Amino acid sequence: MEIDILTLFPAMFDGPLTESILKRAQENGLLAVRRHDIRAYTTDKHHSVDHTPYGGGGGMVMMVEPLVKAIEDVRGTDDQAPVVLLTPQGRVFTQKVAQELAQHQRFILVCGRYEGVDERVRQTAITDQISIGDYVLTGGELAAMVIIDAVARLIPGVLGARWAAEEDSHAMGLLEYPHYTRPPIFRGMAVPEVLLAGDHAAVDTWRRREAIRRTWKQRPDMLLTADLSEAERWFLADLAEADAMATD
Ligand code: 4GX
Repeated sequence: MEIDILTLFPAMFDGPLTESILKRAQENGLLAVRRHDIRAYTTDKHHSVDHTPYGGGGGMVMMVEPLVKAIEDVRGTDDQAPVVLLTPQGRVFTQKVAQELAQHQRFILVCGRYEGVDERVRQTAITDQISIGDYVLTGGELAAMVIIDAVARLIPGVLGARWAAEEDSHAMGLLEYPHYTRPPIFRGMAVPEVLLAGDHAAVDTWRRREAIRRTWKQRPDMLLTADLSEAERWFLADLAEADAMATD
């Protein structure tokens, strides 16, 4: 997979791309991330990338010319690669959107700063707009890093072979079950017996139920679309009933 980033602050990506899994994915040739400095596409002597908005009001707006030139130069003749603008106005980033982006051999991330970009950038050169959530960042860079991280781990081979990304909680539509490792007792808190007994079928059932219990407590909205067996639906009904009894 190839990811091109357009940004005024290419150095912001140093940390996340040079550690751990993203570092190894690049070393192994599974991922290539290229950073492009938008300022390199300016033509005036001050290398301006922003200007005051027409119509007045506060703040600055990113100018259309350097940005469109940068996008067109980086994209080249590749008309398949999505060009994604990170913006609070985009569709909200979810695991499903990550899976969709992971299907592309290449995509381009455009990081805006200031109050935003001249509207004609969208009209000319953007194919998709994504928001990582309903809050306001100082720029698109951290949002781009979130997207790169979530998409890269879906590339086959990026996580170890034993770590199929499809088994992830959000891919299953449930939150993760509780995890335990050594020691067996910490400050009087024991690891659940079923995890120590070696009955793998019993472990699977317990984990599914704990995942359902957690999802029901923390994110009941997710249960509307979760894929549950008949027995698991009954378990869920029992949870709801026990809760109703406790609160009555
Ligand atoms: N999820 N921001 C972008 C400047 C901007 C505004 C409009 C382009 C168009 C954000 C988010 C986010 C703040 C990044 C405004 N650029 N990006 N920036 N939430 O808050 O993605």
